[in-house]
Amino acid sequence: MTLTVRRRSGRTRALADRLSALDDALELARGRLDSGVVAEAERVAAKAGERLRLGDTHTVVALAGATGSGKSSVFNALAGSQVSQVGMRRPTTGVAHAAVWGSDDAGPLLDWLDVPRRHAVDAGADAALDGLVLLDLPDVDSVEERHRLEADRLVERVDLLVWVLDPQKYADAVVHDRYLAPLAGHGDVVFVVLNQVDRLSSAARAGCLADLSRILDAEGLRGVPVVPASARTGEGLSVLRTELARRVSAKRAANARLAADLDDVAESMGVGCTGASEGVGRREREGLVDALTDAAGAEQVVNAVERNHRLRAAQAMGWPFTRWVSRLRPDPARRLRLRATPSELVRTSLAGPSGVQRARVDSALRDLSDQAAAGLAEPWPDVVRAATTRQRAELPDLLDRAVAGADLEIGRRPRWWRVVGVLQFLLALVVLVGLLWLAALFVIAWLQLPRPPTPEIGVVPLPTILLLGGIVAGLLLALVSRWMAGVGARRSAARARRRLEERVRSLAEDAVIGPVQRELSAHTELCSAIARVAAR
Ligand SMILES: Nc1nc2c(ncn2[C@@H]2O[C@H](COP(=O)(O)OP(=O)(O)OP(=O)(O)O)[C@@H](O)[C@H]2O)c(=O)[nH]1
Ligand SMILES: [Mg+2]
Repeated sequence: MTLTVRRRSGRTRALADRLSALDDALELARGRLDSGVVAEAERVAAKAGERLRLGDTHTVVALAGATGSGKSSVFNALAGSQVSQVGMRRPTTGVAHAAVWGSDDAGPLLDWLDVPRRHAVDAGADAALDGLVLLDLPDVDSVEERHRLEADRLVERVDLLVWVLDPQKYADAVVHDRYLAPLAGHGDVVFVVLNQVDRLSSAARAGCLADLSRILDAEGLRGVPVVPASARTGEGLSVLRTELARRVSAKRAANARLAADLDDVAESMGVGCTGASEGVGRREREGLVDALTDAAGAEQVVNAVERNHRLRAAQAMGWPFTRWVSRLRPDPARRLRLRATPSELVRTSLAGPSGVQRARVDSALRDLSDQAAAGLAEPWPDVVRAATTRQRAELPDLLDRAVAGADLEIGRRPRWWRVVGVLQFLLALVVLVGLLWLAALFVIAWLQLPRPPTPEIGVVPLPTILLLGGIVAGLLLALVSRWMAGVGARRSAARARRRLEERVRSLAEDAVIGPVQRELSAHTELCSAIARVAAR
């Protein structure tokens, strides 16, 4: 049988809220706060959960039993007035009645239990019972099904079940098989009253009690108190009252203890909650990005991009007669295995960060964690520092991927390169035509043949103009385009630097700043959960 947690009563709610705040806090504290503090908080949380299962301010006790056993009579005797009708006609009680001792509002609890008939008992008469909610249930063996359903519903939800048995039906199978036997092992929530003992001779009474104890033992309810009582003569009622008072005060004490435990836990978990962080500073963030960009070999890469640009420009637009020389020059981009189509999967052949670069990254990480944790109390600076260095070992690898995946425009050919290339080709043709023409004239002259008419411009023959003009124009064009390619190379290098920086920035965000910010928000959330644990 399960005893459901009662959520409605005023102070239960407070304790339940504090406990759920403790669960939230524990979720965040594991792996961050001192493990001893966390273990203690977990112990209290487990104990408190157990306690709250049984409710809080009020102790709900139900009088259950077969029809005519005297539940309503015992109920009235305890409440001190005729609250529940006692009848000759069976069954008498159809819906549950409640008597509430003390001034704490049991309204929400009884609403939840759905017991509309309520009677307030002045706890002044019996202060020890303050907080007791006594329920008189319909008969569990009723011929009326709705009586049984009502009784079953409440039997599930109370703190303590007082079984009121009578000398005729104390061994009734219904009560024992359906209710008592399944409670085996839960003896602490059961209590048995053998009512109407005034009807028995002392011998019969002893026999009856012995028999009842034997049955309970056999059911696994050894040790459950059995009180001989009589609602008519009042015998045994004071024992019952004392037992109820004991349960009420045990519960009150346990809850007070629990509240105090929660205070302690809130205090020890909350020692780190005195300060607040201002978040990750702009300067430290930029410092880290700079250090990482440097460690990624950005300088070398950007250099290579610039030289690659010049080299390709020379190959595309250089003077055709000397262009082959540029093909002999090594391509630095290829040497670093920078590719025209960027892919994170292909490693570059950069050497990786040097000792100095690593040291610079470490110091940027330290600056960042010091600044982000400034103002936080122990152990949070350590927690934040751990977050900054969690991926430290993978950084070189991640940086290499960042470089390999950056679009560095290796292999991009601006359209004007092609135009200049075609021009250079035409000029080279002009030079060749001039050269061949002159060569033909030379051969003719050598053979002493008559010189064919050669067009002239001014005094200079056309083939000479073609040869010399072509050479001069080609060289000039090569010079101008080389100068323009230099400008382009610097721009392309600047773009490459920006793209590298962007990628390194997002890497810094993922690998360092994000984790730090997660710790900082864990700090805020944890401290607000702890504040809720501490709220009384
Ligand atoms: N002699 C004697 N009679 C009792 C005692 N307690 C109850 N009775 C009588 O037993 C009968 C049934 O009592 P109730 O208190 O109505 O019994 P109940 O268990 O509430 O019955 P239901 O409401 O029908 O489930 C009444 O006539 C009571 O007067 C007792 O201790 N001694
Ligand atoms: Mg009754």
